[in-house]
Amino acid sequence: MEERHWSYAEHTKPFKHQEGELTVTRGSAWSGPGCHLGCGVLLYTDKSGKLVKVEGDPENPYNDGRLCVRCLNINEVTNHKDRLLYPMKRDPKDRGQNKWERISWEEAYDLIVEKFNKIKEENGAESVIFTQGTGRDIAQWISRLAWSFGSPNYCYPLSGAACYLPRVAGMVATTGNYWVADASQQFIDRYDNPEYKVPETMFIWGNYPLTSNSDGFYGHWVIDLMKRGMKIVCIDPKITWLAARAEEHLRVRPGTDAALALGMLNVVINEELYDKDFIKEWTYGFDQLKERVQDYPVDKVAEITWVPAEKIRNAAHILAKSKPATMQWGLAVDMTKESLPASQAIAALFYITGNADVPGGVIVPPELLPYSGGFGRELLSQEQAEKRIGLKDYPLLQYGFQIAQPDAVQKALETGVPYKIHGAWYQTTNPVACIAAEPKKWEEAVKKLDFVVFVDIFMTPSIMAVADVVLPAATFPERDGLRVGDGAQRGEVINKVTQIGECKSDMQINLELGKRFNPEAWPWEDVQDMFTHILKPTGFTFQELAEKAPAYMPFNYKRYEKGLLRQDGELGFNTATGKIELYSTFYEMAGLDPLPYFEEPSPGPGATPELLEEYPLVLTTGARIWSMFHSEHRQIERNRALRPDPEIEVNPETCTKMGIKDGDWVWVENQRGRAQRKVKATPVMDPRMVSCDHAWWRPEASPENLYDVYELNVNNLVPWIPGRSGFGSNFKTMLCKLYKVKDGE
Ligand SMILES: Nc1nc2c(c(=O)[nH]1)N[C@H]1C(S)=C(S)[C@@H](COP(=O)(O)OP(=O)(O)OC[C@H]3O[C@@H](n4cnc5c(=O)[nH]c(N)nc54)[C@H](O)[C@@H]3O)O[C@H]1N2
Ligand SMILES: Nc1nc2c(c(=O)[nH]1)N[C@H]1C(S)=C(S)[C@@H](COP(=O)(O)OP(=O)(O)OC[C@H]3O[C@@H](n4cnc5c(=O)[nH]c(N)nc54)[C@H](O)[C@@H]3O)O[C@H]1N2
Ligand code: SF4
Ligand SMILES: [Mo]
Repeated sequence: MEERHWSYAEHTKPFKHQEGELTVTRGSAWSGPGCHLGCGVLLYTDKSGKLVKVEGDPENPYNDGRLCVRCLNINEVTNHKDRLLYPMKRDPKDRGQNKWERISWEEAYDLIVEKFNKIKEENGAESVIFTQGTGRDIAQWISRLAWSFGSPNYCYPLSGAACYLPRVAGMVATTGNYWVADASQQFIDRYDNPEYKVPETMFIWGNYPLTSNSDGFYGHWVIDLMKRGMKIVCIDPKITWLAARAEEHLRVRPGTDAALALGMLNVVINEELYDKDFIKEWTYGFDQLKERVQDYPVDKVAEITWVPAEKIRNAAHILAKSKPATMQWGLAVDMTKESLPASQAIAALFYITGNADVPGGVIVPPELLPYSGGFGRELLSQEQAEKRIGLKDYPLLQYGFQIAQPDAVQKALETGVPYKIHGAWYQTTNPVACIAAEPKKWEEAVKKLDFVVFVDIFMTPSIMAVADVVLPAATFPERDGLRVGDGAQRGEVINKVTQIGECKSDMQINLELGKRFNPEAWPWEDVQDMFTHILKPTGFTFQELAEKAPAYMPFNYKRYEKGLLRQDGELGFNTATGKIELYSTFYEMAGLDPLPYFEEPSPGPGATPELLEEYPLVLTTGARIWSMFHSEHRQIERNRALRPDPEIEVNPETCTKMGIKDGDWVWVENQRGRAQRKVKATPVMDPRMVSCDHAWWRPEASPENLYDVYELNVNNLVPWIPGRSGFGSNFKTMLCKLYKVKDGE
């Protein structure tokens, strides 16, 4: 990890320079407004320090000068009139009412320290939970805050942690590492690197990279690679722009991806289309897998998945012929209850066909510094660590995952089992509008707590519903930041160029509060000093890296052949057997099925056919929208103009059957609840299903009606029921009916 091994993008100008009247600062975009990626940006500020425009940095190999609409319009977000500008408090008896009082940062910190320390003294530190939303620039700082306070309950309040983590958990448990599609992102010279090979085919599975740019993968790379000859296969129920350009498109019924992958495995294995040498040398349990896939003959799988048998065979043949093939998967794999075996089956397809760690295949990404998995976990005593909620019921959580199990936390909030929660810290999340299933239950449970703090960039329905103190956070142009882990595959720096109100960065807030809870755990003067500490193994200070970033590490393919994947330096993979475990010894130890399987989503046409009369449509939710990140951007005029209302996509044939038409407002309803949507009649949707936006609220509506969140939130229909491993949840597979909204509703 020494400096001399790194390489840097070439820059023609210093990271800060003048362009006429404007100052240009190079940097990277990473929250808020939210996004997982951190594309290279050039931030333009005027003489007064106001952010006036943003451009993509053409010298950053990651995005090569390109930006999507959310970054291009960041100045409208940063400078928005409705930003939270200073800390505020509210009397707990006024929760739900718009009765806020401005306070100073000192007063806010004093109040939080007094209340949380009192809870700690009376009930133990574990009875305060520290919660973040989707992956932003926060995990390291909030987990350290929790641990330095003494609480093991660092939380992510998504049922079944059903975003990214099921795929990561599954791969780590069965191979010892997480794997990503090789789009040359690890090389500074990208597609031109002599070691790189353009994949022959990319399987895009339950992911839409062009709008979502998720998990470190920039969607434009698919287009870059298609221009260089790569073909694609799409596994998506919807006819998307990419699916329409695919070699094969498998329009899978939501929630049946595991069956589809097992059917493809059946073809690859029974027709002996696999890589025999790799299987013999580097995998464990192939014979057991072979036996298991006999339960999934293609004709049966075709019936389950709605995908014709011929297409399943064709996709398996394309996979076997493509040398190399790669796979870019996404959220739809996680958002089914038994997501762990789904990801296990999908990943196995790529291992047994010889695509592991080859150029253009699926690769183990490099990390500049190993800090993403926890920065300060040693601060938590063994005694406190054992109190983590869900640890006993979900052994997989012991395997490198530090979160408390989300459904178990919700249960603790509701019932006080295994113990009562008294205080909560929510940073970068809007549960009542977005992340929580059954949001009313979440609200009612959190309202019972003694003290609740939120940190956000805008007022939200969640804050209005339950918070006692709210702290104003900075957007990325207002702060310094560092990205050297977290699957980033490169080192990026974020540079502060402007200041809005009294806003502070999330890490500054956590540092300042952490110092008050436990000064020894936070010995740094300021945030830059803390970053320099993190960068210590590299020999850089934060400022030095800012001049040079992005920074790239050396990268090797087939590290398992060189003893570079295991901590003990032995050849092979970081598992008990040293091999890729097609039959997982870890799952076996954890009391889970060691082999992949499919379970019918319930309710669903397979599990509960008797419900179809009342709820005839399969419902998937939350396919991403270009201009909005989850519940964000509803108040940003130009972004909202691109999607003014929450929509549901319905096939025109289905509209006729239901007596509804394009533009009508309907209720989407199941046995748990309902939400309003505007109908978008479109032939891209299968007539047997509908696809519904998530995370809607109306910042323009009444705060005391929580900005219409309960009329609009599709999670009114989603239960808190995780997969048996503790990972996975049915957000993308339910049943529903549609009927018109009446006047005045
Ligand atoms: N039905 C359905 N529900 C879903 C999904 C789905 O597909 N279907 N997807 C789920 C998934 S995958 C996820 S990850 C969750 C996400 O759920 P959340 O994380 O709750 O989503 P957001 O709406 O992005 O909430 C983030 C909040 O943080 C604020 N924020 C943005 N940037 C910053 C920042 O830098 N600092 C601070 N302090 N605050 C910031 C925003 O203003 C916003 O209020 O939603 C889940 N909900
Ligand atoms: N613009 C924007 N970008 C985002 C976000 C955002 O809110 N807005 N959120 C970020 C977050 S936290 C995440 S987790 C990612 C998620 O981003 P993705 O992984 O791309 O997931 P989705 O957009 O939810 O769905 C992708 C595709 O899955 C299809 N699909 C639906 N159900 C199923 C199914 O059961 N099986 C299969 N195979 N396909 C299905 C949908 O039709 C859709 O085309 O996006 C991230 N990026
Ligand atoms: S993917 Fe889009 S929103 Fe995310 S950092 Fe890149 S340009 Fe910005
Ligand atoms: Mo997510």
